[in-house]
Amino acid sequence: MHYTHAIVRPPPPSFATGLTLSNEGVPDVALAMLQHRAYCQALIDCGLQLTELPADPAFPDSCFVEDPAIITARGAIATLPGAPSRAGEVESIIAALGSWYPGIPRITAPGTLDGGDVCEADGHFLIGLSSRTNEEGARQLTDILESLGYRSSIVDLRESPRLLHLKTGMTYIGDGRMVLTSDVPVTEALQPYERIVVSEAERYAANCIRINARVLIAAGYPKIAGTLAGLGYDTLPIEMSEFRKMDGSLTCLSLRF
Ligand code: CIR
Repeated sequence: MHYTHAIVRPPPPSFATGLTLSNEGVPDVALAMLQHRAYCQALIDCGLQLTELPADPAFPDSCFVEDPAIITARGAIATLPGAPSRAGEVESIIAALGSWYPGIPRITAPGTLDGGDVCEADGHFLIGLSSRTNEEGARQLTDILESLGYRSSIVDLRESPRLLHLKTGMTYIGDGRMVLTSDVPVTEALQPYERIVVSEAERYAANCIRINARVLIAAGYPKIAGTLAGLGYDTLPIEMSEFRKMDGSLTCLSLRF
């Protein structure tokens, strides 16, 4: 898919009070804001036009705009994030998407689903079952995607506790290739793809983003950077230390379309 736009939202002053399972310390909010600005510049350098929503201190995790919505080439879908503190992020994302996608379908209770659990590979959708996305949420999404003419598959991550979301451990970089950690279960759904497994020390770098001709990767992971460069990808490293402390990665920080 060729992308032209992205929606982003900077981390709010309350960012450090958001959810996290990592034990890497408290993020420096001022540095997170600077890293977010550099991330936005990288998207612009990839040719995207940005819509920047105002920071929302009521929702410390609201910079992770990927979770409240999913955008496909045939329409957008509003989710119901599985963490109660994040459910209220959906309304402002629906409002922001309204000019492009009016009347978008929604995941509703008792279903829950985070956009971070949805990995698109050239029109096929892999949906992770996780601590945030339940079976009912995945079922509703499967139906909505089917109504748009898309097929999907489930990847059950519930036995992989280090994976907050599917895309924490696996992203699609185009050309039939997935970059993934060793704890993503390689079930039938993953068989069609060439799998580039990151080392344990570089597991955070499994989350990369292919944007048009470039691949954004987290800075500081030389092995995977070398592998991707060796395959001919034009990589763009981004400093992510403060988002990593809050379990966030590259894909979470934007909705691309
Ligand atoms: C959370 O726990 O919800 C946030 N602190 C991190 C969300 C990261 N989002 C993503 O991987 N899609």
